[in-house]
Amino acid sequence: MAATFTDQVHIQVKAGNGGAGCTSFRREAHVPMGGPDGGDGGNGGDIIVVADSTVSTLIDYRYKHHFRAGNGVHGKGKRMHGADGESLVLKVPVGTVVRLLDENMEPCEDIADLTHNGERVIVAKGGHGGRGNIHFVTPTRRAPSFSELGEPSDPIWIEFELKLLADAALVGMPSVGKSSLIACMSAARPKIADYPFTTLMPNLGMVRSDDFSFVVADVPGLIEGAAEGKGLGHEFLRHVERTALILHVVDLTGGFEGRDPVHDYEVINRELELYAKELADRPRIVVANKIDVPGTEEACKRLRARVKADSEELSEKLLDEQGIDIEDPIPFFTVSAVTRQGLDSLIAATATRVYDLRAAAAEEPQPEYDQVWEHKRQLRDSRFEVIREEKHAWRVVGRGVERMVVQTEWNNDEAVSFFQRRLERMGVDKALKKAGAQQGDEVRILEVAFDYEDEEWGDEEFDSIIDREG
Ligand SMILES: Nc1nc2c(ncn2[C@@H]2O[C@H](COP(=O)(O)OP(=O)(O)OP(=O)(O)O)[C@@H](O)[C@H]2O)c(=O)[nH]1
Ligand SMILES: [Mg+2]
Repeated sequence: MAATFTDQVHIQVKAGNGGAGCTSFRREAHVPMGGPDGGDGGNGGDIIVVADSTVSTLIDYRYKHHFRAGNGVHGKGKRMHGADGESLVLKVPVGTVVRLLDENMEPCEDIADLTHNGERVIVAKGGHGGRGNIHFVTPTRRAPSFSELGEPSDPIWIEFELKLLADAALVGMPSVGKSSLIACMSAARPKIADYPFTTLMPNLGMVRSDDFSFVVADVPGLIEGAAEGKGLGHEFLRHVERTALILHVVDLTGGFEGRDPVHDYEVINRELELYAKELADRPRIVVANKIDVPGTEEACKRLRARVKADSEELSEKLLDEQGIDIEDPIPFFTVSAVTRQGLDSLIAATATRVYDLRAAAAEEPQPEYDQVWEHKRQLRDSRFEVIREEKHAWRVVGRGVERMVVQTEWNNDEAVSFFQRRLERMGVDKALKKAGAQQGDEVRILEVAFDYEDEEWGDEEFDSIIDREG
């Protein structure tokens, strides 16, 4: 049933490539050979996913599957910086989970769970622009005739899954009739049986009340100790935490064990509070179920009195602490999922409450728009690893070193020797030596291979280089 409410799409996204840096020298009328003036390439644009409350479905991604951000423009002479590529913003409904897919199109990493309007995540970071030759001037290299290439960015496949967030959650001990109630209130048809823990996964049901509709979740039963992980509790309390309204269901018959309904009510309240302090004050409606069973009148009376007392206490507390005046903050309803007695009033009251809570949520200040998660694979990484592939062949793996390889002009000797000095600066030579590399061994990074030179490089001449990796 829950499947009816989820929507899933797979799309391919590609951030922009970085533009190449420029190798150029100043031309002036009276200067035979001017200094270097090659500007930097622009950065590639990012792919950004934003939760937007004006979007309600993933329909935009059903038929179009490929999305690209703009590439950075190459740098030019006269120190002209290439323009950055334009970022592409993909809007998704609030409640969308974003995941990375592997080569078999299976989800392999959660990227983000966008639960608030305005929350966003950079799923693919644009490639860095290459630096122009002006950056590579040193006291001993006045006229560098090389620059960096732009960093390319690879396409990735991602999944969007829209999880409908429930407006209200049916919470209670096992077998109190939560699944029976959702079956009466909506088109959901969960399994119903007279043994505990019939429901193992939450079910969602769309409930209609006149023109208004809202989503109710049937959560697996909670028992004493649920907040510490007993039963199925902990995992499902997480769902409850996300819903604005709790429908607390109490079995008036006390179940097979002949439990006391008032005690059940207290146990559930305590578990909610133990799980998260805010849940103690979460708006709720108490639903006393199985009123059709003879002999439940006495228990019903006691529960009603208890809930009334709690409601009055909360009413005073809300007025004192928050200045909010609500007459009966914990309404009490008696129903039967078997005879449907009391259900229409319960549905109408729930609808009104959900309507008000949605309106209140819309008034709440939105989280800062610049809440940004950066996909962790995209973090610039200066760490690397040395792996022995053969007796005399080593592979160096790491985002930073690999990026240097793709940004180097391999047909330009000066650029290559610059690359080798940077490797040395990063500590790659030292690490190779420590691992046991010998003069003349092969060193591989991506598709490039070169010889290992066991000698000390002097690196003082590079101190003036602006190092973007920091
Ligand atoms: N007489 C009577 N029996 C009911 C009522 N509501 C549910 N039941 C019975 O109570 C038992 C448990 O109902 P479920 O709806 O499966 O209870 P649940 O709260 O979803 O239980 P778990 O999923 O195990 O937590 C079943 O045998 C239902 O037929 C009711 O209003 N009156
Ligand atoms: Mg159930």
